[in-house]
Amino acid sequence: MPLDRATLDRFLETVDSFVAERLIPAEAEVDATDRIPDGLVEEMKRLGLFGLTVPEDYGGLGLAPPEEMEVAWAVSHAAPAFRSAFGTNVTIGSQGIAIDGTEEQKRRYLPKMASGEIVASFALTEPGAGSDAASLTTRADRDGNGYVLNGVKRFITNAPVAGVFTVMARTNREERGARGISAFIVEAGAPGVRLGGPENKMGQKGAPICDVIFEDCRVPGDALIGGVEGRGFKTAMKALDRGRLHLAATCCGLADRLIRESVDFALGREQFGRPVAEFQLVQAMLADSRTEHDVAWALVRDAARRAGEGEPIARLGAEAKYYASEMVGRVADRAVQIHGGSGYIDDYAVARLYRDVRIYRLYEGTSQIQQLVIARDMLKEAGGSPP
Ligand code: COS
Repeated sequence: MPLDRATLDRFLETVDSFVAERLIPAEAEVDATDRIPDGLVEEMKRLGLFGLTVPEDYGGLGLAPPEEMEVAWAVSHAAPAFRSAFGTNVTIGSQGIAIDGTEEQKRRYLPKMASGEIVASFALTEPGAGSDAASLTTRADRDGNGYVLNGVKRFITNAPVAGVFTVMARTNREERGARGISAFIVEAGAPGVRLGGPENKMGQKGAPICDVIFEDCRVPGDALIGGVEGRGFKTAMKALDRGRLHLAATCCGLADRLIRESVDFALGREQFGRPVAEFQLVQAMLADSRTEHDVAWALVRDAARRAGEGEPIARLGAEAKYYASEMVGRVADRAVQIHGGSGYIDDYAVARLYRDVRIYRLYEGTSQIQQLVIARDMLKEAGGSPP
């Protein structure tokens, strides 16, 4: 349910203060240690950040898409690892259950996700199935009243700290594509669930990922999301649709931070006897970054409003994520350029953020997958038969 504007504004002010006073000062430590201090995670829980999108009936704030995107924008002024700590609970880790789960599944898991008592992860990608998600090979074989899972999931965000996974697995081996896939809720402590070692990522230190390995992992029948086999691919795609829009808002928030860092630096740094901000070639970079941010943010806000009014979200989310993730890459590159040699040194936030933003063009669907989603929808709209 939408919040009234005054309540949302108060919440956003609280988030702004939290970002400025607690998160930004901790960025360098998180980058160096590859870990967010537990105390900060507890503060995020108390603020309600883990439950932004979980419906109020299940203990969350139940934000509608336009409000969710404003919060994502605000919190993304801090290094992206902080948003990632609660991001899977707000998007892909919880949404499969929120959208397609049975009432019993929602009651059992969503309140704990909303409070942050458990971290929720989304396990779709495999060593051999990334962009081609429908080719996944993890199996869920029927066994009495339950299922036995076998397979490997790769690069799973928050897996090392997860309490529960949404796992896409093949229940119908005869059906090689999307229709043979079902979605399961698997608790991290279940026998047969094992985690791979930590990955040493290019950026986003403090946002852990690893493999999740299922070896004869037995789950009860009621772990099947929605209680229906063969719908898991669609559940995953629906969760990703809203996740992509959320990531687009995140890219915009981070771009705004990078622009502010660039302006501050350009005003303070003198060369040739005056601040570099006075040089028109620097001004051109600032102007391009500000304009591109504003375009992307307008696109995200329009998509969020339309999603909130019930329009199908797949193409809107893909357009927003495609444009905003490419945009923040360009903005980060210019931010480093404006900082000159200092931009290559980790003492300056832009050096770290430059590495952090690279993932946005890759995860939850590469830019090329977003292009494909958009173009297929255009062709369908025009009455053609998409490839
Ligand atoms: N919402 C609901 N249903 C959807 C959907 C969506 N957004 N997108 C596709 N579907 C449905 C289709 O309608 C189709 O249903 P029917 O079989 O009933 O017709 C089914 O799902 C299969 O869709 P499609 O044929 O389009 O599947 P493809 O194998 O061609 O794959 C892409 C489509 C490439 C778009 C998909 O695999 C994808 O998004 N890949 C990227 C995965 C990703 O983001 N990975 C990151 C992991 S999470 S960090």
